[in-house]
Amino acid sequence: MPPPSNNVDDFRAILQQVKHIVVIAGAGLSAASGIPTFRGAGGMWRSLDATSLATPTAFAANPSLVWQFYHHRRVKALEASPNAAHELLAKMSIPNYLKTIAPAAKTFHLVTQNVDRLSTRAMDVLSAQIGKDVKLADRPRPVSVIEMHGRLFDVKCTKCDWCTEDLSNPLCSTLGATDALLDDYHDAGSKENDIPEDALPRCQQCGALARPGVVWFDEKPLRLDDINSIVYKADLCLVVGTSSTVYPAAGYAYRVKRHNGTVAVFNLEPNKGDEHADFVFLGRCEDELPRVLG
Ligand code: BV8
Ligand code: ZN
Repeated sequence: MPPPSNNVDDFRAILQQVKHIVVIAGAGLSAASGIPTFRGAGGMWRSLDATSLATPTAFAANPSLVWQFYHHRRVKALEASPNAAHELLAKMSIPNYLKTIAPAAKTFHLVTQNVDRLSTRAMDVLSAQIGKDVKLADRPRPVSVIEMHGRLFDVKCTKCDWCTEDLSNPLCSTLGATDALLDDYHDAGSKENDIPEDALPRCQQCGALARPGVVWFDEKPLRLDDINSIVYKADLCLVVGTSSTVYPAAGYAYRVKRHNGTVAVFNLEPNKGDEHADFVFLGRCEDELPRVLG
């Protein structure tokens, strides 16, 4: 197996023939927007590791602590704006734009592990700029974005089927009151942070405790059937800003490879598994994607 290439001309030659492109994106896609990644320096939140808070067990044990974690991330995501990588990927959902990069391309899908809503916001901005009065092939296709780990701004009930998108900040006064503690980096879960359960976000349908509308570890990611058929058809997979450590997302590139598709990694640093890729472009994706995809 030859080592991965970083030759842009060779990659662009591949782009001339591919028909179905899928992008698998992770936290590195939003790093330039100021959203901390999970496994970089920003990956630790106060004295706890983010991934130990993204679980149903953590929420059951300490909903106050987990809600503060998500409140903190909501605040960060509201302060953030889409970056050049989000914008380029949004443009690639425009069929006629996609053809300028990959003339034979029939489909483009962005499967993101991120819950920060920045990819959908990039789509919304683009749709507003382009307007509705152009032909379909010149319009972005928001349906091409799949947020497989849910959405940070969705709030859903722990008991009934209520779920809504709520961009308000704070979601409730008790969470807003914890902002002051963030600067002191109080050890999460210490007494003064403790919010009584009935003062946490509640379901507006049945009054039960509400939870963030994200997919936690050991919960089923969203739209797996759609993703599986997209990945099955893909002949080009771009792996953008992910450590490829969380499944099933981490296994998609390998599946494209297994049915003779091309895999191109865009990451700030080398990653375990890169050796299976055909191309590895090291650098910030907000620079490398525009440079390589041109
Ligand atoms: C499921 C939402 C089954 C919440 C998240 C043992 C072996 C294998 C698998 C498992 C196992 N034990 C358990 C599992 C399954 C488990 C899993 O994979 N665990 C791992 C830890 C081993 N997976 C699950 O539980 C999934 N569910 O399998 O369900 C099932 C099926 C049917 C029915 C019921 C159940 C659900 C996982 C979803 C968890 N939720 N997020 C929230 O966000 O709070 S995960 C969360 O962490 C993210 O969504 C993402 O998936 C992951 C973080 O990874 P990355 O995005 O890659 O971020 P990271 O910081 O790691 O890396 C950033 C990268 O960017 C770095 O490489 C860095 O170099 C790079 N970078 C930085 N800056 C830039 C850059 N690159 C380019 N440019 C830059 N500027
Ligand atoms: Zn309810």
